[in-house]
Parts: sequence; C-alpha cells; structure tokens
Amino acid sequence: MLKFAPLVGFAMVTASIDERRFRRRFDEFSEIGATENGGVNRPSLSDENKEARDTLIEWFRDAGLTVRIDEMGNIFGRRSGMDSDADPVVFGSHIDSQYNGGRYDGVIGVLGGLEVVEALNDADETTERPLEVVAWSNEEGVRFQPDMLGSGVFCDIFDLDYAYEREDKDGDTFGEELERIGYKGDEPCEAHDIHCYFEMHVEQGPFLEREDLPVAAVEGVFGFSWMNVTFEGQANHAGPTPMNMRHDAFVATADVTDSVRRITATEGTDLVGTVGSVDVWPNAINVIPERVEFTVDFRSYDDEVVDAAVERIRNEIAHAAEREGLEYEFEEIMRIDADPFDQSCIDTVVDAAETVGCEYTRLVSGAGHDANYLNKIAPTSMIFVPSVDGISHRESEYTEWEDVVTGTEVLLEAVRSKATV
Ligand code: HGY
Ligand code: MN
Ligand code: MN
Repeated sequence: MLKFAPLVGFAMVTASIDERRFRRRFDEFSEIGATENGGVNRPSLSDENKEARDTLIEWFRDAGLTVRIDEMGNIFGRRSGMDSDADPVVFGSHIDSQYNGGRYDGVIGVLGGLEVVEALNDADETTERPLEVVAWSNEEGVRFQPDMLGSGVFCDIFDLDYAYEREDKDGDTFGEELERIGYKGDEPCEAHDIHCYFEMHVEQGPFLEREDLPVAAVEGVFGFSWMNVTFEGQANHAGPTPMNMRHDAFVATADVTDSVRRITATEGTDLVGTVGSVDVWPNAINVIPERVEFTVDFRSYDDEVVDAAVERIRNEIAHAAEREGLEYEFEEIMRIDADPFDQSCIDTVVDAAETVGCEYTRLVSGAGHDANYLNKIAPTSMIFVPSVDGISHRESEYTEWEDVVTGTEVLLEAVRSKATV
C-alpha cells in the first residue's frame, strides 16, 4: 500500500503489513500439530513443538534475522538497526500450545512480529534501534509447570536448574526434553538490555467482541497463584464398605472445588478461580478413590484478593481432609503479582492505534503472558485483538483475520515509534 511522504510530495514506500503473506504463513504454521477439530496440539518440547520451532527459525533466517537460541530454548531473531549499540525493541510471544488448544494463542504475536520485520524489509526501512522478535519457551505451563518458564528464567524469576528439573506427568524433565529436541542453546538465558517489550495476543476473553472493538492497549495483568493439592485416603470396595468407614479422596476434592466457587463469589469482584487438572487414583468405577492430585488457579488484579483467596482455600483443604480422615499435601507452585504495564508503552500502543486509524480501548489481562515477566525488567505493554465468543484454550479459538492484521499494524507502528533513538 503506497503512502505519500508529507514532506517531499513524492511516493515513498513505507512499511505495511502484507496480509496475504502473513495469512499463508499462519495457515502453514497451523498445519503443524493440527487437530481434527481445527486446533493445534503442540505442547512444550513435543515433537510438534520442535517442528514449529524449526519452521520458525527457517522463516526468521529467510527474513534476514540473526537467530539466537538460549539455554532455555528461547528463540530470538535480531534485525540490525542504524545504531547497533542501542538497546533493542523486543516483541514476540510463544508458539507452544495447550493440549488441543487454539491456533492463535501466542502464535499471532510471534508470526505478527515476523511480519513486522518483513514489512520493514519490503520498505527497505532501517530502524535506529535493533529489533528482536522472540518466541519464549514453555509459556503455557500445561506440560511443565509453572507457565512462562522461558521468559521467567530470562527475567531471573526462576533459576536455570529449577527450570531444567521441572517434570511432566511421565517423569520427563524440561532439561532432558529440551536436549532431546535439540533446542538447549548455548547462549546464556539472562536478560540483556532491552529498550522495551511489546506482545500482541488474542484477548482470550469476551470484552473486545462485546464492545465490537478491534484492538486494546493492555494496561496491566492479573496476579495469580497456582497450587497443587494431594489428598491421600483409602481405596476400598465401593460395595460392602459402609459410608461411615470411608476415606474418600474425591469427596474432599469435590468439597474444595465447591469452596473455590464460594470464595470467588465473596472475595472480590474480579477474582476468578479454577480447579483445572484432576488426577484420580485408581480411577475405577467400583473402587473408593484413594488418592487425588488436583490444581487450583486463583487470579485477580488485586494481590490482596489473591492472598485472601489462597489463605481461605488452604483452610478449606485442611477442613476437608479432617472431615474425611485424609492426609494432604499443599504446594503453591507459582505466585506472580498483578502488575501495571509501563505508561509510556501503553501510550505508544494508543498512539499506534490512532496512527492506524482503528478504534481501540484499554484492558487489563486476566491471562498470564510472558509480558508479565518482561514487565519486571523493561518497559512493557501488550496489544489485544478480539477472541470470537471470548473462547481460548480450546480448538475452536478463533479471531477474524482482519483483526489480526489490524493488531499487527498497531504492533508495527508501536515498534517503529519506539525504535527511534
Ligand atoms: O495461564 C495463563 O494465563 C497462560 O495461558 N499461561
Ligand atoms: Mn498465550
Ligand atoms: Mn495460553
């Protein structure tokens, strides 16, 4: 799309998103680990995740980016700037997915970042600052908890050994799997100077669609707590065992799950709580459950609300164990505070939306993102685009392509604006 330079009055090609090229890439990428129902299954460090990484690196190199892989498998694609000593503008997201998740979550932030680079290449536009597009490892945290592990080590939230020792349900460790797929890079996983960080992402909620808006400047992210709970009771025959002789681990789990709902109804207007993963043993129709391992996820934009919810659920767990005569273990596996993003980056996203000429609003994110951690070491903000029916973490996750393109145009303008020294 030709735009006219206001000063000299002749056509000057300025960078613009090539939506067909971007769409082709997105469709090709969506074929990797594609599921029958239109989603993707590319969990962290799986063979499908490796294939996606390999493809991304090929595209990064084709776009002239210098590729760097660090000890956590974070992938950086660097584009030189006129001032090679200047701190880079970094932008990206993640390409690992939920088990049978959506095609857009994370991916549009990485492929959108690549498209920003391609648009600048097409226009032969060199920014003053270097640019870095990044794909962070293990953002989803479903195979290896906690989530945002790659960006967490990079931002010195977690140390490398802790990350390498994280185990999946089969007992494979993050470090072993990273080695197995060939992405245990040599580069130290530690923060270098970053001028600022942007992340474009699907909203994963209903707000933008409900307001019929294509873009949001994200002003901050919820804090959240992830907890692991194990109840140990007694397996026994479901028939002859009298009810007053049972120590049923699942009954206690159900009580705690019910408490999560009661706590979210009373502890704070934006508090959300989820029991998402439940493993029952021996999980047989005619055996009283002996052992249940489950997770609790609480989130709010108010840290005190999350603290109060964690405190209350700990008490509920102890009472449920006592009522049913069970042993229990409780572990908070991750706690991240709510954080406002950097005002100047938020303003840059707003200015970028105005430059693009799209309507926009401001939102706070209920989902966690790598931006949570980048925000602790560099000025950060995010750009949201709508999720149809507010759906995410599901194969039917969908965003209208024109909204993805609009969000990417805003990302281009925001990056351009901050890439000027
Ligand atoms: O849990 C989250 O919010 C993110 O998808 N890891
Ligand atoms: Mn995501
Ligand atoms: Mn996600």
